[in-house]
Amino acid sequence: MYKSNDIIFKYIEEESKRQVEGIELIASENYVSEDVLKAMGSILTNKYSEGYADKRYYGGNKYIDEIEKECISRVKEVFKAEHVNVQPYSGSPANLAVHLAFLNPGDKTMGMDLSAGGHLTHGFKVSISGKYFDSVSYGVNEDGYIDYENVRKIALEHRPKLIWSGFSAYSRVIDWNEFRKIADEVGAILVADISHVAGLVAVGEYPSPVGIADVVTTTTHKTLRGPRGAIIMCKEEYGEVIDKAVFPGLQGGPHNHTTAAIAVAMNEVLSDEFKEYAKQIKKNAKVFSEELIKMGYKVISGGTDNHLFLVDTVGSVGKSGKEVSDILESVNITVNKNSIPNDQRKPWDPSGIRIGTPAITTRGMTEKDMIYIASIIDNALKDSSEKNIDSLRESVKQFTKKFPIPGLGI
Ligand code: DSN
Repeated sequence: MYKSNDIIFKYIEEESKRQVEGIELIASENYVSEDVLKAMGSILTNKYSEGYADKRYYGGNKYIDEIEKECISRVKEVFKAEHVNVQPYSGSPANLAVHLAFLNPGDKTMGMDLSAGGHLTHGFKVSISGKYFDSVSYGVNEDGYIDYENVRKIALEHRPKLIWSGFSAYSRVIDWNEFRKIADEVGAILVADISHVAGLVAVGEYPSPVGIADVVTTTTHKTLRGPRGAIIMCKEEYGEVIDKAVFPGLQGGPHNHTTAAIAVAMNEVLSDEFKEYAKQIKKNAKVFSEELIKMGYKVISGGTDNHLFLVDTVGSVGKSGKEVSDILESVNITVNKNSIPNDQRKPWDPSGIRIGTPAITTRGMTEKDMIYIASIIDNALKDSSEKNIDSLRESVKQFTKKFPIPGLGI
C-alpha cells in the first residue's frame, strides 16, 4: 500500500531534536559539517560505477571518476599513504576485505579481544572474521594496558598470517612499532585499524601507523568527522590485492555520494580549525576522566591518552553498564554500555560504560563543560528519583542550547 512519507520525516525531525537537546558521549559518533551533509544528500546516489576510476563497468562516470580521484588524492595528502581505496561501505566490510585479500578460509588471524577493547571484525567468534577464519586474541594486563610481551608470546605460539592492531575501546597509545616487530617475527601481515583515532592521527595528535603497518583501515565518521564510510590505505605492493578484495571480491558499486562527502571531510581535516579541534578532544577527555576519578569513579587504566575512556560502573556505583546507560539516557546523556577488561558479565549487560568527547567537542564544549557534565552524571547516578531525573534533564536541555550542531538550526 502506497503511504505518505510524513512519518519518516517526522521521525527525522524528532531525531534532530534529540541530538540538539542531548549530550552525545558515544566515542564513535560525531556531527558532520553542512558541506558533508550536502554531498551525502546529493544526486550522486543515483549513479552506478562498479570498478575504479577510468576502469568502470558502466558508462557515464566522467564526473564520478574525478570525484573518486580527488578523494583518493586528499586522503593521501592527509595520511601520507601510498595506496588508498575509498570504496568500502563502512568499517566492517573494509576489515572483511582485508581478511579476504590475505587469507583463505580457515587461516589464522589475531586481534585484540572484544572485552579488552578490540573490535568484532578483528576475529571475534560471532563475527564472520572469527567464523570463517581461525582467530586467536590478546588482551590487556591488570593495569588496562596492552602487554606486548604477551602479544608476542601468543603470536609465536599460533603464528597468525594476519595481526590486527587497533581498537574500539582502548584509551591509551598503541606502540605500532612493537606490533611491527611482532608481525615480522612470525611473518604476518600487520593491519592497523585506526577507526577511532583517525582524526587525531591525521593531525599528529596520535601516532600514525601509516608506513609501519602493511595495511591501515579506518572508518570516516568518528574522530575524522566525515560521512559513514571507510578507507583502506596500504603499501603500494598490496594495492592490487586490496582493490580486488573490495571490488569485485566483496562489494558492488561504490557509494559515490559517500566518496564525495569523504573528499569534503578530508579538506576540512586539512584546516587549522581541525587541528585545534583534535587537540581539544584530547584535553576534554583528560579533564572529564580526571573529574570522574576525583569523584571516586574507577576509570580503566587510570585515564586516557586519546578521545575516550572506560568507567567500571559496577566497581564505581554498583550498577551495570546497562543500568547506568539507561539512567543517563533519561537525563538526555547518551553513552554506550561497554565490557571492561576481563569482564565477567555478558556484552549485553556488561560492567562498564565508554565515554568519548569527539561529538561534544564539535559542539564547542571545553574543559569547564566536562566538569559540568561529570557532575550531572554523578548526580543522576547517586539520586535516580523521578524528581531529580526530571530536573537534571531540564538542566541538560538548557545547557545544550549554548552549543549548536552543524545543519541543525533548531
Ligand atoms: N560501533 C563502533 C564503535 O562504537 O566503536 C565500532 O564499530
